[in-house]
Amino acid sequence: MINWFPGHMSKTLKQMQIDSKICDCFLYVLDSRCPLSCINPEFVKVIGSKPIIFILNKSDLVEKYDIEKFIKYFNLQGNNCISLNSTISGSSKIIINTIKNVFKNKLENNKKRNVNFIIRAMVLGIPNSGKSTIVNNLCGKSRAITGNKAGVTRSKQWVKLDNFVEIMDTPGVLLPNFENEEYAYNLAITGAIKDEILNLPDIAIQLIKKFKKMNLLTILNTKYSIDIKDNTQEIDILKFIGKKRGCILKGGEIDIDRSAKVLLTDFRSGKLGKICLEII
Ligand SMILES: Nc1nc2c(ncn2[C@@H]2O[C@H](COP(=O)(O)OP(=O)(O)O)[C@@H](O)[C@H]2O)c(=O)[nH]1
Ligand SMILES: [Mg+2]
Repeated sequence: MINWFPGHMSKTLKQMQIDSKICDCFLYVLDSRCPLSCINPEFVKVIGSKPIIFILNKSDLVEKYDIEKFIKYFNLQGNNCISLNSTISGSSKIIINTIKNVFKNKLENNKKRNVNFIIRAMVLGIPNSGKSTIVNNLCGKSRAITGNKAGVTRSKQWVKLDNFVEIMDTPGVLLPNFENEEYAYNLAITGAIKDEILNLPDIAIQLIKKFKKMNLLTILNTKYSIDIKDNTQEIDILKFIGKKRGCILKGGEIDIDRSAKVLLTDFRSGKLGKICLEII
């Protein structure tokens, strides 16, 4: 479905493995609309057995009950998990509190022994999950860069968040996992994969299939004032949407590419409602 270059993968991963050696924990950013699709099993090579805090970012784009289900899911696996709308200024304070909570015992013990311990965290995740937005939200405008530390690549800087927590200012970009086809489609639908390498009508049709499966066709009928039935073909649904939105080619035919863009843009911006693509 998607062209892929494995060489690129190993280079990125190797750099992250080096950077991760000096980290105590990892903030793994996930898109709440498809959290499981955002996980690349390769990331274990970067993280090892250090603590992970999964961040269900873009929580504003799904319903609360979906968030609760995923938090339960990650907690049952023994991982920390929080939800976040990182576009709200100051919202990421919960991350600092969660990090301190994970290292509570260590911080308390060190306090008793008068040892200064700074927890270093690295933000990582696949493209478009919101890593940069989170780093900016955490650091604010006044980035208190603490300077290079031994063993850190020169370009890597630590940002002090409070007396006990620092984060790496450049988030780690994990490559998406395309091995599972359904997950790959979810990533394409939500915008984690560059549109240029995708066949957009194919992706739009996959989204329509999802709507069918989740009994959400009424949303499309309402949103685009069309009248599609359960047995209407996906390609025809896409054409109805395009027709309504004036996606017409010179000869009068419907412009499928533009129709696909209309549907995907509306979905990605949340105009079609709060919709989670994964059912667990
Ligand atoms: N609705 C919503 N959009 C978000 C949130 N966090 C990030 N975004 C948007 O998602 C897009 C990708 O964010 P960015 O931080 O660049 O992702 P990165 O590629 O992981 O660094 C941007 O358009 C952000 O504005 C969020 O919590 N809610
Ligand atoms: Mg970024």
